[in-house]
Amino acid sequence: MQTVTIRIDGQAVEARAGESVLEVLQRLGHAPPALCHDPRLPPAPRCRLCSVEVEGQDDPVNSCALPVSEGLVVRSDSPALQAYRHQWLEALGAHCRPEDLERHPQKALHQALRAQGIAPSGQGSRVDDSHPLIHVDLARCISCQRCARVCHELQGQDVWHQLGRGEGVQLVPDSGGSLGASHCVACGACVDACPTAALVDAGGLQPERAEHWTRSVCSYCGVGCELELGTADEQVVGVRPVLDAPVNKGHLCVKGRYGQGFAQSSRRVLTPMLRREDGWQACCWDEALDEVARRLLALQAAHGADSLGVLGSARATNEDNYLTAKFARHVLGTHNVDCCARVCHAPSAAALKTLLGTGAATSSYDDIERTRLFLVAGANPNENHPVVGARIRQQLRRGAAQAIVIDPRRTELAELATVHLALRPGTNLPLLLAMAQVVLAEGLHDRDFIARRVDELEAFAVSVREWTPERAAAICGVEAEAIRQAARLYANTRPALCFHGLGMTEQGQGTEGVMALINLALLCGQIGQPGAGLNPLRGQNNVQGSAHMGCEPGSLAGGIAIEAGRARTEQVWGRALPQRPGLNLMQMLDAAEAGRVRGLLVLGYDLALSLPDSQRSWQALKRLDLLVVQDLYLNETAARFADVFLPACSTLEKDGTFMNAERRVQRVRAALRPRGQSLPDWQILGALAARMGRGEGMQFESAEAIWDEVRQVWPDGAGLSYARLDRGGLQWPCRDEDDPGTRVLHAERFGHGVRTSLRPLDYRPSPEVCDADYPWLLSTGRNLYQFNAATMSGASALQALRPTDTLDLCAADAERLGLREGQRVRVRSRRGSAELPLRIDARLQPGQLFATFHDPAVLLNRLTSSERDRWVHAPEYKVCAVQLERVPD
Ligand SMILES: Nc1nc2c(c(=O)[nH]1)N[C@H]1C(S)=C(S)[C@@H](COP(=O)(O)OP(=O)(O)OC[C@H]3O[C@@H](n4cnc5c(=O)[nH]c(N)nc54)[C@H](O)[C@@H]3O)O[C@H]1N2
Ligand SMILES: Nc1nc2c(c(=O)[nH]1)N[C@H]1C(S)=C(S)[C@@H](COP(=O)(O)OP(=O)(O)OC[C@H]3O[C@@H](n4cnc5c(=O)[nH]c(N)nc54)[C@H](O)[C@@H]3O)O[C@H]1N2
Ligand code: SF4
Ligand code: SF4
Ligand SMILES: [Mo]
Repeated sequence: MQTVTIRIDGQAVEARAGESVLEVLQRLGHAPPALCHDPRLPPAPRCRLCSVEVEGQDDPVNSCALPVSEGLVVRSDSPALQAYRHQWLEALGAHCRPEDLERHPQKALHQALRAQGIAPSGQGSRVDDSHPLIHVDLARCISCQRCARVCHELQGQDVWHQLGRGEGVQLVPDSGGSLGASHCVACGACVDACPTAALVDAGGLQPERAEHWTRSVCSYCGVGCELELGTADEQVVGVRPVLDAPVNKGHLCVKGRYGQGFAQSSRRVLTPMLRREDGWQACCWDEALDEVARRLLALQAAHGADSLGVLGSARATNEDNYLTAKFARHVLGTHNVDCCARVCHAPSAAALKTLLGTGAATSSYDDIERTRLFLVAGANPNENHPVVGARIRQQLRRGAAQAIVIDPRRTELAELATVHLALRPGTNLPLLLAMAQVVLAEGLHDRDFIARRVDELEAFAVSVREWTPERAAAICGVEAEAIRQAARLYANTRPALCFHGLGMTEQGQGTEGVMALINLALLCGQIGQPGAGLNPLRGQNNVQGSAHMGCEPGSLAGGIAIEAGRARTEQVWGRALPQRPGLNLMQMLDAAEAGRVRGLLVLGYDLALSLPDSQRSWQALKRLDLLVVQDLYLNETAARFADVFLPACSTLEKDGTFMNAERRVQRVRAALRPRGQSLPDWQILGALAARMGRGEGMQFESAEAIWDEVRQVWPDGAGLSYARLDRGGLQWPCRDEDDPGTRVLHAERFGHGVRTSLRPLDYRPSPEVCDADYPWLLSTGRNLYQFNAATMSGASALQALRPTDTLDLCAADAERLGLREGQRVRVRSRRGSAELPLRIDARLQPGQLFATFHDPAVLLNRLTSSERDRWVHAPEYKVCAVQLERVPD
C-alpha cells in the first residue's frame, strides 16, 4: 500500500494514497461535519461544511473532495472556518425541530448542531407516511441530495428527484406524489444516507435506541450481505449495512434492512411441545428429548436405521448442518440425510460437479464489475438476490456491459437487455442447444481454449447439428433471429458471465439445462478468467453450506463423495460410516408413502408448504410414525403433521458461519440471547444424541469447536479459521492459514483435471402440457417482499408490503377474461386448486401465468406437479397447466 505524509493542524500524518483529507480527519477523530458526504459514493460537495484551509490556496477547500498528496499542508480548524460553519449550521438548523436532536441523535446534522450548541429553530412539517417502512417529512430536507445520489448510484432506482431551484427547491419521489406510490423498493439506503430527520425508519426500527451493534450476516438469501444489528432490551432496533463488506459494499435490500424483526415476533414458539390426543402440549426439554430418543431408537430397532431420515436447514449455520449430517450418519447410522438444496440448485451442483469437477459457482460477485456481458438464465436477481441484482443493473445502466436474458417474463434485467429471449416455460434445452448450434455453424467457438481444455467436440457438434434456431424457435416461442443474435453476442463478447436460477433448475431437465449452459461456456472459452464463468444464484442464506456440510445422501462435508472421504471422516469421527447408500428427500418421501421410511427429523424446512403436489406429499408426511420438527415457528409442517416440536433459536441468537453463493464463508454472530427455551440447533442435536446413548463425538463447547472439526475433514476448507473469517470472510478452496482463498475457479485446471468433455444432450419435453381443460401455463416463483415459507418475512415488517400471494397475468388476458386487479380467482390444475387475488403484471406474455408460493392461506403447491429432474429429482415447479375461473364476490 502506497502512503504519503501530510501535515494536518501542525502534525505530520501518514495517509493512504487515494484517501481524501476528510477520510484522514475522520480516522483521526476530529473531522468537521460533512452532511452531503457518503462513504459509499464518489464525492459531490454541496454542503461545504467540511471545508479546510490549504497552504498556498486563498479559499477554503472541501475536504471530502481533496485527495491527499505528499507534503500537503492543511488546517482543519481556524476562527474563519468556525465562523463559516457556525453560520451555515444556524441556517440549516431552521430545517430541524427542537425535538429532533433527542429523537434522532445519530443523524449527522443533529450531531453537528449539538456540537456547535445551536438550537434548532424549525417548525412545520410536510409528512408523507404512505410507505410502511420509511417515514418522510420533507420540511426537514436540506437539499444535500444524498438520498437521490445513493438511490441512483447504489440501488439504481432513481426514486428521488429535486424540483425547482434555490430557495424553492423541493424533493419529490418519482410518483410525483407519495413515496408509497413510487418505484421505491425499500432498500433503506436513502434513510441511512439522510443526515436529517427528513427520512427515517418506520416499521418498528428505531436505530437511535441501539445499545450494541453486532456485525453479522443477513439471514435471508444466498447473497450473504454483512450487516450490523443494533439491539436494545433483547430486540433488534436498527439495521445498517457493513460499509467494508466485500459482498454488499455498504448496501442491503429490503429484507436485510427491514426483515430482521422475525426473531422477536410473538409467533415464535419458545418451548418444546408434544402432540397429545387433544392437541399440542408444552413440555420441558427433558420430556421432549426423551420422547424423541425413545421413539427413534424403537423405530431403528424394529425397522433398521434406514427407516429413519434427517433433513438439515438451509437457514441454519454450517455448524448446525455439519452436526445434522453427523447425527444421521454417526448417531442414527444412515445416509438418509438431505436438505432443501434438493428442490432448488441440486441440478446446478450435479451439472457443475459432473462437467467441471466442483459443484459450486465458478466466479465471484466482483466479476460483475469485470464482465462485458451477462447471460441471465431463469433468474430474477432484482427481487430474489437484490444486492447482486442492483450491481448487475448498475453495470447495464452505465453501459459497462450488455445482457442476454432468458426468461418467460420481462424482468427488470430483461428491460435493460440487448436480447431478451422470452421462451415458453420448460423449453430451456432447445433454446440452449440452438445457441450452441449457431456457435458451431458460424465457427464462433474458441478453438484455442477447446484445444487446451475441452474434449468431444466432434460428438457434441453432431448432437446439436439438427438444432437449428428455426426448429428451436418453434418450440420455445421466440424468434429464430433472436437466438442467433444471442449466440453471436455470447461467443463474441469477452468476458461473459452467466448467472442462472430456478427457471433453469426446477425443470424435468434441470440438470441437463445447466449442462447446456456449461457446454456453451466451454465452447466459447467463457470460464476460468475474471469476468467469465457460471454462477447458480443459490437460494437461502446457507443453502450452499447446508449441502456442503454433508446434508446430502451421497456426500460428506466438503461435498466429498462418501467413498472418497470415508477414511478421513471415519478417523476423525472414530466410528465406521454406514455402508448402504442413502435416500434423497424425494426418495425419502416415496419411501414414507410406501411405509419404508417411518421417522423423520426435520430442521428448519417447511415441507408441507413448499413441496410440490401437496396432496401427494402430505400423504407421505401423514404416513410417518414419527415426525419431529425443529424450527422457530409452528410452520405448516409442524402444525399439520408433527408429533414433536423442538424450539430452535434463530441465527440472530447464535454464533457460527454461513456459506454464500460465491463460496464465501462468513461469520454469523449472536446479537440477541436465545429467546425462551430455544437452543441453537447443534446443541439440541448434541443433547438428543446423548439421550440416545450415543453422545460421543456430538458434544461441543462452541460453534467454533464444531467448525474446527469441519476443517479437519474438509481439506479445501482447512484454512478457514474463525480468526481469519472475522471480517468479510474467505472463499474456498482455502487450504491453509496462508491461503488467501479462491476468487475464480478452473483457471488452469478443472476440479477433476486439466481437460473436460462437452456433453451431448437430448430434449425431452415435459409431460405437463396444456389442453382444452387446462389451457393456461402457470409458472411459480417468488417476489421481493416475501421469502419462501414466509415464516420469517411474514413475521416481520415486510408483511405489510405484500400480504398475500397473487396470480399474475398480463392486462390483455385479464381484459379478455373480464377480470380486474384484486379480484379473487380459483386456479385448478390436474392435482388440486387454490384461490388467490389477481394481479395485472406487464412482465407476462399473453397466455402465461405466474404465482408466488409464500402464503400458507393460499397453499399454491396444491397445484404443482410431481414431475422431477431425472438426475437429482428436483421438482418441476416451473411448469404447471391450469384452468382459471373467477370466484364470485
Ligand atoms: N425475495 C425473495 N428472495 C428469495 C427467495 C424468496 O422467496 N423471496 N427465495 C430464495 C430461494 S430459496 C431461491 S432458490 C432463490 C431463487 O431465485 P430465482 O432463481 O431468481 O427464482 P424464481 O423467482 O423462482 O425464478 C426465477 C425466474 O425463472 C423464470 N422462469 C420460469 N420458468 C422458466 C423457464 O422455463 N425457463 C427460464 N429460463 N426461466 C423460467 C421466472 O420467470 C423467474 O423470473 O431466491 C432466493 N431469494
Ligand atoms: N411452487 C413453488 N414451490 C417452491 C419453489 C418454487 O419456486 N415454486 N421453490 C422451492 C425452493 S427453491 C425452496 S428453497 C423451498 C423453500 O422452502 P423452505 O425451506 O421450507 O422455506 P424457508 O422459508 O426458507 O424456511 C425454512 C424454515 O426454516 C426455519 N428456520 C429459520 N432459521 C432457522 C434456524 O436457525 N434453525 C431452524 N431449525 N429453523 C430455522 C423457518 O422458520 C422455516 O420454517 O421452497 C420450494 N418450493
Ligand atoms: S429506500 Fe432505496 S429505493 Fe427507496 S427511495 Fe430510498 S434509496 Fe431509493
Ligand atoms: S440481498 Fe439477500 S443477503 Fe443481502 S440484504 Fe437482501 S436478502 Fe439479505
Ligand atoms: Mo431455494
